[in-house]
Formats: sequence, C-alpha cells, structure tokens
Amino acid sequence: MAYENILYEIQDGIATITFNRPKALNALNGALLSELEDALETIQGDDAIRAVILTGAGDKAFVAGADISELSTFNALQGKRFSAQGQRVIGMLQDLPIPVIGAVNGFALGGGSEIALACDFIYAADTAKFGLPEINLGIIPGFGGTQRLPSVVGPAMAKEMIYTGKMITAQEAQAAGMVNRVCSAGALMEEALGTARTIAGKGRVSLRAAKQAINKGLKTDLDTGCHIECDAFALCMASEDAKEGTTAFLEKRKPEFKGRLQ
Ligand code: CO8
Repeated sequence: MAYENILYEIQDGIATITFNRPKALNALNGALLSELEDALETIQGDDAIRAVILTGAGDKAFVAGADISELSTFNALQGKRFSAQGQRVIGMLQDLPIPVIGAVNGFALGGGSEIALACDFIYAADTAKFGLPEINLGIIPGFGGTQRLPSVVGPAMAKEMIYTGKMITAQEAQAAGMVNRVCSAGALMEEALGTARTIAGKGRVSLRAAKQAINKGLKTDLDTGCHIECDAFALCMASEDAKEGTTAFLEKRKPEFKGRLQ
C-alpha cells in the first residue's frame, strides 16, 4: 500500500511511523487509520523489526485527535464503525509482539492521547500537551480512552480530564504516570531512538514474553498473572536466546541473540 498520511521508515531494525498530516495537526481520518493498520500488519510479519517508534510530523502535533471535519459528517452507524476501526487498530498497536515507544512531539489530543496510551511507554517533548477534549464536541473518547486512561493515571484523574476536556502539560503527564521521560523537542527522537536501540539488542523471545506477561497480567488478578508469567518464563527457558544469554554471561562475553526458540 502506498502511504499518503503516514511516513514509514526502517533503520537498523527500528521502524518509525510518523503521522503525516501536519496541516491538520496530524488528525486521524479513516485513510490514515487504514494506512496505520497496514504498517502494523507489515511490522507483525517482519522478524527483522525489533522496536517501533510513533511520532508526528511538524513541530506542533503528535496527533490532534480524530479528524473533526470527517467526524462531523457521521451518523450513529458511521460513528460506531469509525470507533470500531480505531479500537481495532489501536488494539493491534498495543498487542504488537515488539516494544512500541510513543515519541510525543506536540499536541496529543483525543485519539492522539489514545494512541499514545496504547504504546508501551511514552517520551514527550517539553512542549507536548495531552488531553481528551471530546466532551467539548459533545462526544466521549471512542478509541479506548475511557478504559486505558483510568488504568494509567487512576479513575479520579481520568474523570477530571475527560469531564473537563482540559489539556495537561508533558510535565503534568509525567507526574501522573502517563509519560516516562520529558526532554527538549530537539532531543526527543534521539532519546527515543537511543532506548529503541538498547531494546533492539535484547532477545526477541524474552522481549515478547515480557510484553505479553505484563499486558495480559494487567487484565487479570495477581494469581492468574503469575501463572501467565510462569508459562512465559518456561517458554524463554526453551529458547536458543536463553542458552546464549546464560552461556555468554558465564563465558564473560556479550550475548548474540538470534531471536529463535530452538
Ligand atoms: N481535526 C481536523 N482538523 C484539525 C484538528 C482535528 N482534530 N485539530 C486541528 N485541526 C486543524 C485546524 O482546523 C486548522 O486547520 P486550518 O488551518 O485549515 O484552519 C489546523 O489544524 C491548525 O489548527 P488550529 O488553527 O486550531 O491551531 P491552534 O494552535 O490554534 O490550536 C489545537 C491547536 C488546540 C490542537 C486545536 O486545533 C484543537 O483544539 N484541535 C481539536 C482537538 C480535539 O478536539 N481533538 C479531539 C477530536 S475527537 C477525537 O479524537 C475522538 C476520537 C475517537 C473517535 C471515535 C469515533 C466516533
């Protein structure tokens, strides 16, 4: 698929997806969501990709939400279809077997915050702003925001943000646990790439197992989560990566992970 609304690049095993509608502050329309879905499918099928970074084109926005000019034309059925499309694509993003870093370079509003919340973690420029302003449009978050935001910042903070529609700064988002690291806009991509490179050097099997154990464990109780961890741990022990990692330690050398089970 040729992309018109995103940029898709791969360098040294790290895929970068850039939302690329800067004149509309990278707002999400149906075409952009379809392109994002296609890129995520490509990433799912490419074992050479070890980490993903999402960011926005231009210096103003990561994603300023769903495209309001498109949204304003929807009836209930079209709204439901669009919400389901967004939830499916954002669910795919969250479930990718490799780590995803959100590099939030500006406004992350509505669907933009919802995409960022589905990343494994977020780095933000000190100029970034987060918010779920749908209430100002007479609607509510429709891409999972009512579910993911409370689980990250707690229900009280999520309710205040969703009921008032007010934006918070990158620093406030960090204090609330939404953002791991705040840096200058100029340093953002280098910071994200640095962490992506560190992750890309780890074993593919153990990264996948860690991500699945954490994500699945968050949806269940502690006992079930620990069972999930046990199974994931056993899978790692069966891998060539675990043999290589432990042998390399004992031989006092750097491991060379191949990402293979056997
Ligand atoms: N959709 C479409 N166009 C947008 C959007 C958007 N979300 N955001 C900005 N733009 C456009 C503006 O219309 C403007 O275009 P033009 O130059 O042609 O007039 C251009 O981008 C620049 O924007 P501004 O001039 O407004 O820039 P400012 O710096 O003055 O303001 C803001 C920046 C504060 C980000 C402001 O643009 C704004 O408030 N944008 C809307 C933010 C918003 O409400 N987002 C939530 C959208 S709803 C949503 O995300 C729901 C997701 C779930 C949907 C479920 C399916 C039913």
